[in-house]
Amino acid sequence: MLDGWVTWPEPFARRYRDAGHWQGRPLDRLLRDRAERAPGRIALVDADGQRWSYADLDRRADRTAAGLRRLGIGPGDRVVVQLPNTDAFVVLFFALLRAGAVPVLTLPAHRESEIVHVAETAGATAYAIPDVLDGFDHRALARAVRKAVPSLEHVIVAGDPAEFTAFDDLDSDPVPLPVSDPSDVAVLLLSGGTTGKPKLIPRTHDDYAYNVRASAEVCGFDESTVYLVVLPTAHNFALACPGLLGTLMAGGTVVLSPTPSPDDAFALIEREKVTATAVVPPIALLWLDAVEWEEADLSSLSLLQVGGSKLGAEPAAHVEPALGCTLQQVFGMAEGLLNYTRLDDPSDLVIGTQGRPLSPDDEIRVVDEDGHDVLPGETGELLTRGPYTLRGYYRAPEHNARTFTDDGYYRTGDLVRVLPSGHLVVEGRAKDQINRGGDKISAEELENHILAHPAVHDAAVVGMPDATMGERTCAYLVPRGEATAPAQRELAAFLADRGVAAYKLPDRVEVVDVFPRTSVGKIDKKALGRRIAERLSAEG
Ligand code: J2J
Repeated sequence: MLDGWVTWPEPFARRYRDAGHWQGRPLDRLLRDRAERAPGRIALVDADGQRWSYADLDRRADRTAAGLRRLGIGPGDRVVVQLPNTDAFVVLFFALLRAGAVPVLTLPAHRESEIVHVAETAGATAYAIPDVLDGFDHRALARAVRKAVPSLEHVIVAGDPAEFTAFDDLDSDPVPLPVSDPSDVAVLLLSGGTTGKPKLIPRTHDDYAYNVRASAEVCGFDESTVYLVVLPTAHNFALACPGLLGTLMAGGTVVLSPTPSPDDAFALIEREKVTATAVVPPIALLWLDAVEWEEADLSSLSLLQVGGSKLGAEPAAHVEPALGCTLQQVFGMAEGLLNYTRLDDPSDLVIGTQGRPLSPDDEIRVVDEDGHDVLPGETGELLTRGPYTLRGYYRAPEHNARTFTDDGYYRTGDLVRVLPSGHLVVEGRAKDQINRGGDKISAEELENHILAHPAVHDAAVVGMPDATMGERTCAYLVPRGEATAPAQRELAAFLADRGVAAYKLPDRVEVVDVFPRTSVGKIDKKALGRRIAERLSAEG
């Protein structure tokens, strides 16, 4: 059993097993089951049109697992995976599970700062990358990461490997593979983060398989489902809600889009007769515009899931008429809890809420600042525990002591109110995080990076309203002494140089002499948020 993570107390584990949520089967079985039942069906199609049957994918996963074992990668080893939406991701994901290793999923956009931290925290022994993606050479990044993280023995490259191991060379004759304990950790997901450093989320075989299965049921996925992966495959939403894994579990076909642009995505929807996909609100807005001028035939699309940040009621109301498909709002988190509007919900709930919990055993509480339950219908912070919600982050005891109640509820940091129907409306946020169109930015993490700038004495990062992204990032700076604080472009270049992912770079810089303070002397971020919002509206 992997160490450093928090298991569910036995009475809860028993309850989740007795209810049939946890079925005691390793996660990779979802692929094997289908390969045995319908080997010839198409499981996966990449952007170039290469088609994988279930049998092909299953066999290649076994053969790649054999190659991983040959390298010495095996039970309990953590492997950082940073691959784009390509078949290499899918093969490697299953191969790692079958080798007994734990994939640690990162986004293609992550850079040295994030990857080094994740690899270190996970104690990873291997790191899987593309060769070059969008002009960025991941092998150069891997060299830097290896220098910083001595535990990393292997770099696996999809494409030209340079001095590293080629992903294709892992393809080896099958060997006997270990059998995973279904109650053990299957994957480590990356949290959006509210602290100085990103946290890792342990998800077990049992809990993640349930997450996938229950999601596939709620979304009506079956063998006729053709699901387009638009968001990064490593994102919980696109991977497991029901996403790529839910489609394979249901015996459908997964299609991989290299980008969310209407050019790529619409062409694939038309070519592959895609029936379902998942996007964040800015992409939904882009698509709603693009249907006005793009000629692609989107008539096969029957379900558009939108989540990651709040979708406004106005665009929500446009989805069905403009795209001719059902809208589903999804309020989810890599930590676990998923809320879905149901396919047969009345339109006021689909348009005006962020859905209701997936599982009958999801427990939710809405509390005030003192931790007391609010009155029904009032807004407060959402706490949750349940059969697929973590009980603690990986190797983070101090953070866990703050982020979980004594009786195991996860403090989501989201402000919600609950309607009589059980549907949740997201009203805001209590956590120090910016949600930039679904991309999460920890204010503290970014502030720490900014404070390394020699001309910056103090920094406070807040969200500012934005019509497309919901929010963008504004960095308030107090210059050091007589120094001139860096302008936005200089600061962004400085941060990029430190290896911070591009989506975290501040969109705007404001320079002040002093920060407003709360009565207890903390920086008053609410006041700063109001100040930038007023300034933006004055600028028009
Ligand atoms: C408002 N805020 C939302 C929504 C997430 C499905 C969908 C999304 C995620 C995800 C996910 C929101 N309206 N509809 O993992 O499986 C904000 C909340 C939440 C945080 C989680 C999935 N949907 N959010 O976004 O781990 O603040 O997961 O706590 O990236 O996103 O972020 P993340």
